[in-house]
Amino acid sequence: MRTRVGIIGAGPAGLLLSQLLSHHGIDSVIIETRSQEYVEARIRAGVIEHGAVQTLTEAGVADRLHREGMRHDGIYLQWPGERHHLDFPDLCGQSVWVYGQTELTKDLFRIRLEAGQPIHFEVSDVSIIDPLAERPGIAFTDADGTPQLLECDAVAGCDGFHGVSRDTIPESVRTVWQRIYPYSWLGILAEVAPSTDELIYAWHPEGFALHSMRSHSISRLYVQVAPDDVIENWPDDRIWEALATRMALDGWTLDSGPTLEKGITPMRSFVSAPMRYGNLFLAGDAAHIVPPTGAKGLNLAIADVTRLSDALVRRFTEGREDLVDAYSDAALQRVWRSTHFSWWMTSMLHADDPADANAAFLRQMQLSQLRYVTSSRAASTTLAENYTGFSG
Ligand code: RFL
Ligand code: PHB
Repeated sequence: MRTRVGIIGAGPAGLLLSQLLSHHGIDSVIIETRSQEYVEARIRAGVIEHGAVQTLTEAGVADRLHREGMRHDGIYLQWPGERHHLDFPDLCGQSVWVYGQTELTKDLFRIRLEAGQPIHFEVSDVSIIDPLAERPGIAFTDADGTPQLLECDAVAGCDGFHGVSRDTIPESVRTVWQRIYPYSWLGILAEVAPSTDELIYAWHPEGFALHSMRSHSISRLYVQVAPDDVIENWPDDRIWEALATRMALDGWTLDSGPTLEKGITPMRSFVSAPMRYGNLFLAGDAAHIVPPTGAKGLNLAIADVTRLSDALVRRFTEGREDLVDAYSDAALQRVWRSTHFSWWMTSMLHADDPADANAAFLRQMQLSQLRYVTSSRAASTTLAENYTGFSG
């Protein structure tokens, strides 16, 4: 098998990259270890930045997003007794869209499969051959057990945090930065109309809570839990009770409903550089992870592949190497901005372990910062421009 760009991973990064390349007449093949049903059922991100929506629109994959997605012009920040709205268009002239990653993935699959372009699902034994060569390759075993070799001009490692691409880059040329947070998020998808028009990020001494949504009839909610907590400790009643306590406000009620899905996600910040090694290019979670508090994971994946497709298109059509050479440094600049923002939001909103000697002091720092962010125009603009997508 031969193609221009061999793409490892059919998450949003890999799927969108293939669509952006095909828009410019450049063919690619995607390989994915999971089944299409599995990938489509994964519940993850929900907030898409202004610029990312523009990219999706230009790529011709945003029709349903524009029909069914919800434009949000701000968020609420709250702590006990107070809820404040930040108006993004007023502060920085931009908005975000609430549209599930699950739905975006379905849209991208449909477009690619309708165009008759291949995705090999349920592959195994994936390895990258000669990433430094002019013609690298990807070896894998197809779903029916047939060994395959895909020759290409470039390999895109879009295989997420647990993929094989990042580890193909020798340790001697890689640097990794990591922070593991001492808490996790328990997330539920619930069949109930959202009790709010825009997302509520709530600070509470018992732990952070977030009210998000997927549609006018489906809510997505999160509570901070201990890092080693297990879902068995959290029957539905306990989750709704924690949500109601942490988001309580006079005159406001949280409506509950049947839980469709629930799970616990650990939180980490992780960056691996460089994002290029010869003709292997990393994009999305394969190179970096952010905690979900800033809603940046999906958006960074979209920003990476937007930059990467542009660089590869220029290389293939104009023979230009400069954008390919600049890819890693330029992408990492945005990665670090989002890493800082996600860390900052996370530190401002999560309750520290009360046994921590610094917990009482840190709580006052958080409350002071929340008051500042909601009362100073400069501070709220900083949050707004980062949340809606600061491209530097
Ligand atoms: P993905 O989505 O992980 O896709 C990688 C794909 O690669 C496949 N794969 C392989 N394929 C071939 N060969 C191999 N050896 C392979 N190894 C793995 C995987 O099966 C998968 O299909 O990465 P991508 O495309 O970079 O997209 C990144 C986003 O998915 C991610 O940043 C966000 O979803 C992160 N994230 C969230 N981000 C937000 O902005 N807001 C959120 O609310 C939010 N919630 C979440 C999240 C991530 C979660 N994870 C990873 C557990 C909630 C969860 C639960
Ligand atoms: C979500 O809707 O899943 C979501 C929204 C905002 C976040 C994280 C997750 O910061």
